[in-house]
Amino acid sequence: MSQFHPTKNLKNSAVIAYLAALDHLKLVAPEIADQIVAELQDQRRSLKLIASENYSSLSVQLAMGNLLTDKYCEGYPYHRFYAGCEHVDAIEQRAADLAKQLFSADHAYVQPHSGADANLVALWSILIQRVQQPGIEKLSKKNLDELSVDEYEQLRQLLNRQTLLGLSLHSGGHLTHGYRHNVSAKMLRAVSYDVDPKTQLLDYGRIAEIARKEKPLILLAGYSAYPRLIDFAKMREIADEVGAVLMVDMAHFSGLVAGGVFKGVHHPIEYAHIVTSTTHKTLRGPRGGMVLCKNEFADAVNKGCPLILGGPLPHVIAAKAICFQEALASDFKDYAARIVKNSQALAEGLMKRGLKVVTNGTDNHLVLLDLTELPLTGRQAELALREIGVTANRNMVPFDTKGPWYTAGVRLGTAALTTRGMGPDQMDHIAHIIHTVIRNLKPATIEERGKLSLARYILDEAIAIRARSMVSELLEHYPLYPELKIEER
Ligand code: DSN
Repeated sequence: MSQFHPTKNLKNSAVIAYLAALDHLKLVAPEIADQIVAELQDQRRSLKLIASENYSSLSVQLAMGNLLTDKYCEGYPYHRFYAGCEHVDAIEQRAADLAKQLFSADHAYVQPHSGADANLVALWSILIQRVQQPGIEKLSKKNLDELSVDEYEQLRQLLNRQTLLGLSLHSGGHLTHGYRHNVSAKMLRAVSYDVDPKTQLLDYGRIAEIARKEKPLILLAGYSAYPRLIDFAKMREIADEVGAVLMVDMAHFSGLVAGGVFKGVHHPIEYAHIVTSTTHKTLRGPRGGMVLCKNEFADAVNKGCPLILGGPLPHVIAAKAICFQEALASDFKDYAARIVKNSQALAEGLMKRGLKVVTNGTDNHLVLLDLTELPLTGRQAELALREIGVTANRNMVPFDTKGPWYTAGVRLGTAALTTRGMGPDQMDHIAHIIHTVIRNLKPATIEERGKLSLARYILDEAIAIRARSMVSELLEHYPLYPELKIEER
């Protein structure tokens, strides 16, 4: 008997397909179906402020649930290591063409499974394409799988000496931008630049000084937790002065680029040699990555699989095509603009209630709540907020002394709640809810050690109940996937 099938709204084919799939899963694997539905209910009942998440369309999700997952297609369109790839070729080519159109890029490679994979493909492509040292040119022109063990070791050593200059983790850079525990810092000599300690902003003069001293092969711009614009023209000037390749990781803000919010010197494509992105954050597509580049790097980038990546995921590539198509539609521009208005309203709302945010505001989709002046860690704030129905993640703030596990900050992003239809008034109300929690939050004491905990906290039950009910009341007006009539349990 049908568990989820709607009695109304039968005209909506996506709803029918989606619910039929859940019905089917419920019959074959009820434990899995139940968890999918539980996740939906959880997301319906919480305010998602994770800056790297969103809610993709049913079309994007449906594009992934089919036989494309069975197909192997190592290589790239029309140049595969497997037979029978004609239809996958057409799908991947369509996705790449749409990505090129959306971002005005020379070349698009849509296979990376994640942003981290896209970054690895980009870093290797730059190495292969640009490193000009005696011996390396000859080696890098060869197919890597043709190298002997000795040649490979020679290549590895030459590549290893190259320098990557990226934004430090505490300043908002990503792990793959040269963080010491990431492979980017093991395969390259990683050097970082920080934000200015006073303004918490990028200091282009200082970046140029470091670049002159360190002579990087790669200057990497982009972030996971920096709330301001980047002037890519200035970054390119610095790169050109020292002969570096400018790589931009726009994983977080690609939706704002696609939606026309970031233009001119804030649009990376014109200035960067190579740009990487995820497809699931502000861009609102399936979980995945991509690389966009100038033609010079196209051949090297196309070798991403099998050089770096395991077999491409054609079902996800199909969903990327849907995502790009959606982002090319005119209403995506309005969506992107509303994301930024919302994060600015959220930042204002927090600041006017006395909370600190990094750089005193934001120009993009994220706000970094700074807890350094409070006796709290980001971990405590994250856990307490989750308890009352706000899902956000702890994050380091510039020059954070509490480390990446506990942190002294919380990162908040507005892409998901904007998809849900909320606007600046709701952001102000959310700021009120967050402030209510943070103001009343205390670290618990670890009795056996007589020390304050960095994770456990005390939040008065009456305050928690009040905050939780404010969250529920707000969410009632902004249902998530309302067309999926799945009853609350
Ligand atoms: N996990 C993503 C983020 O939260 O920014 C990037 O790795």
